[in-house]
Amino acid sequence: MSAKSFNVAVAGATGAVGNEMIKCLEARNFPVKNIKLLASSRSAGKKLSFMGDMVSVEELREDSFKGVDIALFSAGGGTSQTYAPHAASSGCVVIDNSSAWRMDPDVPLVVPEVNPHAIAGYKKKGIIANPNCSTIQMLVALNPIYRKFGIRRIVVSTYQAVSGTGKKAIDELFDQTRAMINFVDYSTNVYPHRIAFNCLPQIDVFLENGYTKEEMKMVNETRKIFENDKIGVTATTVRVPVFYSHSESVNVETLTPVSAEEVRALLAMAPGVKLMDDPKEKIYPMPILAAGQDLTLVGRIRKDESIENGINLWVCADNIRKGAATNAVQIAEILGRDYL
Ligand code: NAP
Ligand code: 3JN
Repeated sequence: MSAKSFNVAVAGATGAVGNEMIKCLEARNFPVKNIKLLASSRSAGKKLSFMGDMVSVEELREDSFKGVDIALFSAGGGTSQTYAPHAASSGCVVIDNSSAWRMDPDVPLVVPEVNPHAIAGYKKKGIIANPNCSTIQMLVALNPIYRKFGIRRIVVSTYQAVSGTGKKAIDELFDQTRAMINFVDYSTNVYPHRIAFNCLPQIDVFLENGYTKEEMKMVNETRKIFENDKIGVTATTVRVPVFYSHSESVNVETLTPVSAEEVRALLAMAPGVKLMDDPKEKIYPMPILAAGQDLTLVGRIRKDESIENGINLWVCADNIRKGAATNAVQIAEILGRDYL
């Protein structure tokens, strides 16, 4: 990064993702001239630490973005829908973590390891969208395979951590687990059923076609990021009683023949990937290894013996870091370095 520095705002600063964004700006030494921390009126006046200083949280308002260069949003889709245009018209570039703008043709949807060139499209609306966490980790792992062999079809099943639902869901898994092991009553507030010692095959709401919104996000975002409407994608997204890090079982049908060895060699060199694939030594990705770091872990690479050009992979990544905060800050780094 050059000697340039930027006025940065974090909208949703008190939330699970916003909190990680603040830590990520610090850890990556993002050149922040001044930081503005924004949340709802409930949090106004609360103080959060940034680079050793205590910074007061301000209420997010239409005029919050005067003088701001880059605004990182993670305050929900409705908030982004309302406030991102105000931020953009104040002259700042919004990097939005919600689904509000992801499928807008005038808004780039970016995974820095996959399509950094798309960032240039921010000029149309002043907004860049961060993909859904499940899409991000899948595409970091699949991009090298896609570029070398082409992809006809992806079949993915996810095992998603509760932190993807935010702070209240983290508390719900903790409280229910504690209640169950103490044989006392528990309550269910965030999810439609108990999450402790259970799996819920529903993430977000159900749509007319029988899929959930989370599943269709994976389908549509994959096609937009790969700039290829022909890729078949089918997803089943499942919430599991894990605090941090999503896991995915990914089956890929390539256009040209591919071996497990070729995929291993490609992924060993791929940006943002850590290959963990030594089954004899019981080495493979797991949420406990992915949580708290920024790489996408890939293992269990093997040929799908039921079709001609098929490969299976197991992929884990920290959903709050690479799946949200880190991806957004990586976009901000490229934006600051190449465009502002
Ligand atoms: P969270 O822990 O519930 O935090 C929500 C944040 O939004 C809080 O800072 C909250 O402020 C703020 N907020 C809510 N309503 C607001 C309003 N009307 N005006 C201003 N601020 C408001 O949720 P989270 O897990 O951090 O997720 C936040 C959002 O990030 C999600 O809704 C989603 O759009 C996005 N997200 C994206 C991914 C991804 O896959 N890339 C993953 C997770 C989340 P208060 O504390 O004042 O209430
Ligand atoms: O559930 C997860 O693991 C990821 C959740 C992401 C999320 C949660 C609430 C609203 C999103 C998202 O990023 O797609 C949204 C949203 O639609 O903005």
